[in-house]
Amino acid sequence: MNEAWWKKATVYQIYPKSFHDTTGNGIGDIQGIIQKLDYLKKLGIDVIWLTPVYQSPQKDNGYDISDYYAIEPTYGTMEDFQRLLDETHARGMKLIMDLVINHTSTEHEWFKQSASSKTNAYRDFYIWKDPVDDSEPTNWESKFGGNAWQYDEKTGQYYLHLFDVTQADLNWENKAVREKLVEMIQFWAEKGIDGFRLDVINLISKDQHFPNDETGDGRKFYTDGPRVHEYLHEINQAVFSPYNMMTVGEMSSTTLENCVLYTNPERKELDMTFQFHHLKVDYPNGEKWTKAPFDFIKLKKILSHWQVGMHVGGGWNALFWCNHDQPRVVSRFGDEGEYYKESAKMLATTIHMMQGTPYIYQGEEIGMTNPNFTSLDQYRDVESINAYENLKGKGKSDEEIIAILQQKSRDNARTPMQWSDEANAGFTTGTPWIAPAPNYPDINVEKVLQEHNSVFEHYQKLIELRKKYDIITYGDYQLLIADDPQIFAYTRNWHNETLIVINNFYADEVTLNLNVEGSENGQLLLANYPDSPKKLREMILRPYESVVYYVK
Ligand code: TEU
Repeated sequence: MNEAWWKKATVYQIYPKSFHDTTGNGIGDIQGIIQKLDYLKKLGIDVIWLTPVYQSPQKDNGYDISDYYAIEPTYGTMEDFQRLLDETHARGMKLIMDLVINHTSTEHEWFKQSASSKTNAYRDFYIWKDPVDDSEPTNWESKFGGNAWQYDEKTGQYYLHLFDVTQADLNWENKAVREKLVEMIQFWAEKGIDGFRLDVINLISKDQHFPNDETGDGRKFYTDGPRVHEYLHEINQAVFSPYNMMTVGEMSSTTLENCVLYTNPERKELDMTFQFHHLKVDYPNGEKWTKAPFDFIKLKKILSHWQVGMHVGGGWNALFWCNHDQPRVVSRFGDEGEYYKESAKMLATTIHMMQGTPYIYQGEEIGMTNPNFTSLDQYRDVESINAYENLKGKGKSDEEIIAILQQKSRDNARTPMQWSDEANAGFTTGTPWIAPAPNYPDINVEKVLQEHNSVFEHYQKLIELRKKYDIITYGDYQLLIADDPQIFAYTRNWHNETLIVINNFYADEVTLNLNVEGSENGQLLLANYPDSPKKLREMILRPYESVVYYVK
């Protein structure tokens, strides 16, 4: 397999807690994933991304690790994990793990030692600062709301936590920290895993002057720090390259320039990056916790800007709409009602015909939607609970807060995978840790696998097309009719080939009058309606109609 095999691969993200429970305790487990590997093979995916299964107090569902070398018992044992890895490989698929090394749980032994005294050998494994004017050292904000510093009475200092107060940031300036982390990464590489998704990896390097953020949103302030590229290259040379690992970095509030630097292969840092700017077009003035429609023109322009910029810069995008932190894309940018299938397929085509490696989040392939919970006690996520407190403090009513959580919470993506119309969607025989979406009797794997022209089949075709057509992998990108308020249309060009991708993003019919050179010779490659025109011509695009024409 050539060194850039992942340029034609499709990745499937599994959030184990919500994927499949085999013990009846209401929490997904590794054994449950093993039982569903044939389903994933049928979809045609190449790589599984497994979100954290390390030992953790589960305050942030595993992104708060207390032991990097142990499997969280509720998910299973290390033997279960090894069997998952072996069974995945036996089916010709690969498995990448989540690497959470910006922070650990405050229950990690390193933090317990560090917090025990100012002279402990592990003190500098974390970021401790004296109060400034009897207050927090800086005005930096935690991603989960509130100040990012927690005062520790015992030693009279604050420690930094860019996320929850139980997630303490590691001090990457300390070479001993980097050495310990490389050791741990090598441990997992030796087990034979195929790569890593690196959690908020562009936060690991902090400006050692720790200045206040005078620019406004503190959370953007501490990203892409001064030594981040140096650190990534260091790990790349120590582990990623020697073990030929596929790596994808999650880049919070990053820039195109940095993502070109992170992923240009000559720099030997990472293979690809997730950026989130396209998933903030329903954040008016950057504010997530408000109910708002999405800005379609902005969505098109951001995705196009990154397509062109990464192509020109020699970088590589991770393409995605959904993950465990984002609302379901059908609910966010598509239609939950009459046209949910057409919109789910249209959205899939929009992103899968672009340059990059596509990521499918569990349930996206069957068109799962947000659960639209109606009661606050249905929400589980620490970010949702913190948001409730913050919004309450701003005077919002419970009804207003529920409406916001229904649209924006991360819980939207964390409801049980919908396997069948049995109780709890076939996810568990017990009481699920979070309620399933009420529509699981209508949207579930068992039902979808029996459907003709299903969302699942559409994803299968997209995965196959990526392997068959080099233009999807290597072609350039050009946005068409950029200001059209309803149609997302773009072309890909490569040698003497052209791909014309046209998507009606709304339920209203719209006349398409598009002239693309040579399009009269184009052939219909993929559509989400059974009777779309075989040749590109002036046409009425039906609700959420999506067509792809191939010209050679
Ligand atoms: O997410 C990084 C992150 O910033 C997200 O929390 C995202 O910005 C936010 O949810 C949008 O509102 C990663 C993991 O994906 C997330 O699950 C963890 O909570 C977080 O890091 C801390 O490890």
